[in-house]
Amino acid sequence: MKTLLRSLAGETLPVPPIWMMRQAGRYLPEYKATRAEAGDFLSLCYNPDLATEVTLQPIRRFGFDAAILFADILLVPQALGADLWFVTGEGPRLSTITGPGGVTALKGRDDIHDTLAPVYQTVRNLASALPSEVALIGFAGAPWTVATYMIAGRGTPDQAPAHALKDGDRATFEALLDRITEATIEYLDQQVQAGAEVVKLFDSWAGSLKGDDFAKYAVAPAKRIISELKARHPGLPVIAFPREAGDGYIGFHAATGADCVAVDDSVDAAWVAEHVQPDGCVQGNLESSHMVTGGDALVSEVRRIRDALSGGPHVFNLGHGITPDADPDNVALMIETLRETASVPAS
Ligand code: 1CP
Repeated sequence: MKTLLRSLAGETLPVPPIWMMRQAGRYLPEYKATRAEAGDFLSLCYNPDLATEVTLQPIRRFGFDAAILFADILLVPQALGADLWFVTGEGPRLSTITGPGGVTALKGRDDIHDTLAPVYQTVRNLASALPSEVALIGFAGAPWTVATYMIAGRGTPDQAPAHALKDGDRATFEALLDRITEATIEYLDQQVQAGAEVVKLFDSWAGSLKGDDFAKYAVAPAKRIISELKARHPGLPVIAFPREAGDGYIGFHAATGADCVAVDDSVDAAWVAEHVQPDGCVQGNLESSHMVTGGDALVSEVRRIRDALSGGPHVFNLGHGITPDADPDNVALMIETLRETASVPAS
């Protein structure tokens, strides 16, 4: 069985499988070349041949144990009817949702597939193109994180517009979350039918949900998506990433049904081993900045995290996405260090 699937099934492996968030991206010259050929980022996402190519690039160059579909979490809002564009050097822009009319105007869960069909084609391409030992991960944004972009119309440091709608017009906010949740189930279902072997839910802004809000808007939607997908696809492994959840990572496997909980780099690996890993596989948590700085600090951090999490199922990864200023040689060094004889003591 593929190493990623073994870890997700709960096996403790001598060398954990490794892949990297944003492993297809601007730190790779070959990615920049293909993106230029596509014209712009969204055209790349919706071009199955080129999206397949950029997904495969980091597999060819580094030999990762898993490939992640090249797409973006903001394709779901677009399929629901939002306007979406990317401003070079700044990031995404979307039409905003400010009241009930914005939610009722969205398309239904069964009307998203025309827009998203090229993504499903990319998954089919990948399912046949990947080396037999490499697992294919599909993904979507979690409802809260997707809602933050749909409400604000852009990325926000503190998700203030989404919190304002949640606190000021809870019915509209909850209706929006439901619509995203339903669309996400259908979107991921199609990815699995097309050949995704694992799915990951990215809740990048989960950390700004506090108290009851975390339970209602991070845990509950993840639970609903995961249970529906597992009902349709028994045994489907799911990775959940409630980024910056802190103590909210504790019990997240059990509360949502996720097979693996991905952790960011604000929590310590030893703490994760004690409080999160007893419930199931964990993924993470190397600081992305090591991909820029490299050297001995990178080597010792890889060993420290590997060793701290060696007592249970672990998927090695960064705590968040690799940045465009990263050096590909440091990625190679991370992989080489991880795969060195596991008995070599950490220096
Ligand atoms: O210019 C470019 O080439 C665009 C940069 C880029 C890339 C490579 C964006 C814009 N998205 C992606 C691909 C992407 N996005 C993947 C592909 C697979 C891989 O990991 O290699 C994935 C899984 C995502 C997921 C994604 N998009 C998230 C969740 C994960 C995370 O990083 O927290 C989020 C929040 C987005 C939104 C988004 N898309 C792109 C940007 C710059 C952003 C962040 C915007 C912001 O809030 O500032």
